[in-house]
Amino acid sequence: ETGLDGWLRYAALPDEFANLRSRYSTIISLTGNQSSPVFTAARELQVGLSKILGQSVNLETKLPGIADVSSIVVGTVKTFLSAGRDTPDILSLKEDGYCLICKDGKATEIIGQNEQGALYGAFEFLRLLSRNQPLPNMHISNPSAPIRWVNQWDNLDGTIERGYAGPSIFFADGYVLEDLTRVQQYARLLASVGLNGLIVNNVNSNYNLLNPINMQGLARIADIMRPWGVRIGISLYFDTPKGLGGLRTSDPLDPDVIAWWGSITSELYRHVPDMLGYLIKANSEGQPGPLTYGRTLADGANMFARALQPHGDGIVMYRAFVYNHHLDESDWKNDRANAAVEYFDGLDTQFEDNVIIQIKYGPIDFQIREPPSPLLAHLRKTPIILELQVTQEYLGQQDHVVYLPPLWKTIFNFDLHVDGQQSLVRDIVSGQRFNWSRSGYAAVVNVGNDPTWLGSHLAMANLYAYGLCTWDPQQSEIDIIQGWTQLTFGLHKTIVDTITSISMASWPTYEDYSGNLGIQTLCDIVTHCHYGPCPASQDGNGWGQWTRANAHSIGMDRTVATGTGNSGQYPQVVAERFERIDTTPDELLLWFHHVPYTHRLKSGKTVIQHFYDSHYAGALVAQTFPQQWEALRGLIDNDRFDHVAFRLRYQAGHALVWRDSINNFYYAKCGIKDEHNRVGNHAWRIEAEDMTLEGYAVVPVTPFEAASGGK
Ligand code: BDP
Repeated sequence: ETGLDGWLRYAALPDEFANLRSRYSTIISLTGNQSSPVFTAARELQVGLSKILGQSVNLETKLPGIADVSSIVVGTVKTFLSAGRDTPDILSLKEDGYCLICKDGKATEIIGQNEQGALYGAFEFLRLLSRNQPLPNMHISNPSAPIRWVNQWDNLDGTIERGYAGPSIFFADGYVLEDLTRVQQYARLLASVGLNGLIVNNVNSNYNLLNPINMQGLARIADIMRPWGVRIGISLYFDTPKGLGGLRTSDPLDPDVIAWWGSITSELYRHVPDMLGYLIKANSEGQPGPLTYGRTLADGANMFARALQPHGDGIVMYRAFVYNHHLDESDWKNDRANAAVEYFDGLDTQFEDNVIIQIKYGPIDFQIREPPSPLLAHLRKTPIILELQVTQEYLGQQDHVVYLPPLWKTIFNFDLHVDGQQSLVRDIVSGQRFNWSRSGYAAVVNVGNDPTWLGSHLAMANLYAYGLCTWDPQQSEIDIIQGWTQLTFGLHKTIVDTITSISMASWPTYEDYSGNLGIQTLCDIVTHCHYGPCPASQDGNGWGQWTRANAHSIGMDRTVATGTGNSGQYPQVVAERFERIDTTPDELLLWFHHVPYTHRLKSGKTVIQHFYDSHYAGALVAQTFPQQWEALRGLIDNDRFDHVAFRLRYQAGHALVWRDSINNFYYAKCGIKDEHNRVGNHAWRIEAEDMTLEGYAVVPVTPFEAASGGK
């Protein structure tokens, strides 16, 4: 198996479920419109059931009045009502919600609040059946938030920024691809987990996206995704009026610039009438933006917002990722973690109603452990989108298994105590806390044209989980991985237990051997690869990802009293907790405090001993992954077995490289011995440089810590 169908393989149920064959023989779509998600739902039910049950299933378009017991009727509340169905039970459906009714002796009904809702209900029904779960008498399900989108960082030349699975499925050589087969398959995967929007191109955008040929290409992408209920939006380059339009400025208050964006927007809507809107990265990492022209961020956002307003419900997703990437560490109090709140200070009431601020989950950048962004507690009027990453940029880039929901939950469940009231991040994001009608989630996914989509089979659990978490952020991460495993690899208990065990251990394990106690992922910052260990690069870089490690102490002092003041950007209860070492949880200690290596944690260990021990513990757990995986040999197909086995073996090796690099580096810095005498003591090893090797030369290794003897 290649992995192309992801979790939508619809493996045949074993023979003992033969009774279900007579239960389902016909699908009835309440619409004959083939581009409607309702019809897509009906077709998916037909395909899915015929594979799961191993029999042919009919698809008909007629009224439910004459549906017999072996039918599944799929439609919207509206079409059910006009077909005479009494529906008091489904009035509590919210936008995109669905109701699943599987009563004995009656036709099964899948009723969507809207057309997408019907599709989500169909996928849920197929999931339950495939997993051999009990079908509900009646089940009403509503999404937590209306915005459940993915961002692709695809470039027009076909490369993908922070993509680890081959070239783009959208673009090549400057244009939208002719063959969009993979785009259609991607839309199916997204819809199956309730995702309803996609931004097609990189936040580091290129104005050639807006040339006439690419506009037609965008129309083709939108047309292919629409039957799956997935709408598209685009990322814009702020200086497009200058670059593409030939104007002398891109000043957001300049009448010519405003008129130019107005006409481009009309042109876009002619091609994509249901476009979601614009994602804007501006004044960030060298990108131009309103500040370039002496205007406020609100001036910039509002210019796009007004261009969108005449055309429906389009929104501006204005990224809060605004910071100076040429920071000077000698002024370490100029803290990048403060940037978002500082830049957006005072702007909450200044934005047009169709502006939404898109905020990364942490104040820095998708690290292994961060507190929630303090900006999440500052906007009351302006709604937000919480930005996550499915692509594992700082988290092993799909070569390391890292199942992400446990990390996401630390953010979703965090109580920011805004205005002294309970304010869980998930309730802010859903819109509930501040009564927003449009808010939600975006994740950078970056699938590529590799058949595995993300470059590794196990990484796909994160895309599946992302969809389910946006639908219900309280769903158990264990249930999610178990469900995904059953759909993707099979129902056998050993399969489910093994993949659940590896996945649930994976994030803490990666944290253990990469960066502990809130110090960030200690990966290579300087070459921008963000991959293997390079703790030295964490200091002295312009991006402000600093650890302030010296011979005696480590960590960013972000307190108000003596540090950068970042803790004071949180509401009082939270601020007080992070201000003090004794109330800051160990896992975020070095995020908020600068302490000696000999500082004792709540566990009683010193910081440095914790580093040493965690790196050994994490690397040890990684050694068990390939062994655990062995249990699946013969229980799953060889193709996927081998593909994953190879990666887990690689990870086990790379975990040792991580362990020794980080430990060697800090040992060299502080000279404090490991209590267990492991660090710097590789007596049991045979070093390559001590061997007699033919055809090899011994050379110093950079960084030195990546080789035990520096060679
Ligand atoms: C960083 C990535 C960079 C992105 C940037 C962003 O390294 O490639 O362009 O975030 O989100 O994490 O804009």
